[in-house]
Amino acid sequence: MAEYKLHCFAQSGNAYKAALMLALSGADWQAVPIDYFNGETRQPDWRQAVNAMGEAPVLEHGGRRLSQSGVILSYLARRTGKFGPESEEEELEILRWILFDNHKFTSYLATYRFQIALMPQTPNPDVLKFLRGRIDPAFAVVEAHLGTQPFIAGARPTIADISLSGYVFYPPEELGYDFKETHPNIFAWSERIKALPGWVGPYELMPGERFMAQR
Ligand SMILES: N[C@@H](CCC(=O)N[C@@H](CS)C(=O)NCC(=O)O)C(=O)O
Repeated sequence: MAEYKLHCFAQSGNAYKAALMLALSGADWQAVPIDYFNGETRQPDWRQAVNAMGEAPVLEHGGRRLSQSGVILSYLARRTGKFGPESEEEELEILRWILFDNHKFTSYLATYRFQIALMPQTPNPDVLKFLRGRIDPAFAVVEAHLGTQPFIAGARPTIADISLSGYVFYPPEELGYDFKETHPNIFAWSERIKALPGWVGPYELMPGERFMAQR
């Protein structure tokens, strides 16, 4: 049996953050597939047994069951000794960016992608406009920051990079953004992450088939 178990599914960029950390760290792990699109995370049994918050990812290790990708990344950095902070300053900087990611970067981008690529209903244009109005300023912050240094917390990759990159490796047609065309610093940073030993894309790393909503 693998040392770590990660409850995840291929479309989940939040789960990909944890999966990518496990892959880049060379950890011994196995995926536990979640049947998200048939409502598994909304089932009371699943919530009771796996995560009361009803969200992926969930990491199981040594009798612990952890949710929230930021918590999982911090835990894995401690356990593996990789991609974590090396000083208090760095710890605070990493935490600052993980919180920014969860609130402003991932949350609106993931919701936007779900609307344009995954949900069966045709999205409401006003909702899409609202979401782009939240995404674009968050992207601008990260684009400017990455113009000053190669990785989010400085010269080397940390769990802050892994958190912020949870969604950027999904195909542009799913995201509704093509960073290569619009955000050169974010694109160059994503290429630096891609070049790290052990990097694998979300659809290769986690269980589940790729699809686009048919409307
Ligand atoms: N802040 C959470 C977000 C987790 C999250 O929203 N996961 C999605 C899948 S990508 C989910 O399971 N959503 C179910 C729901 O919101 O009902 C984290 O970083 O782990």
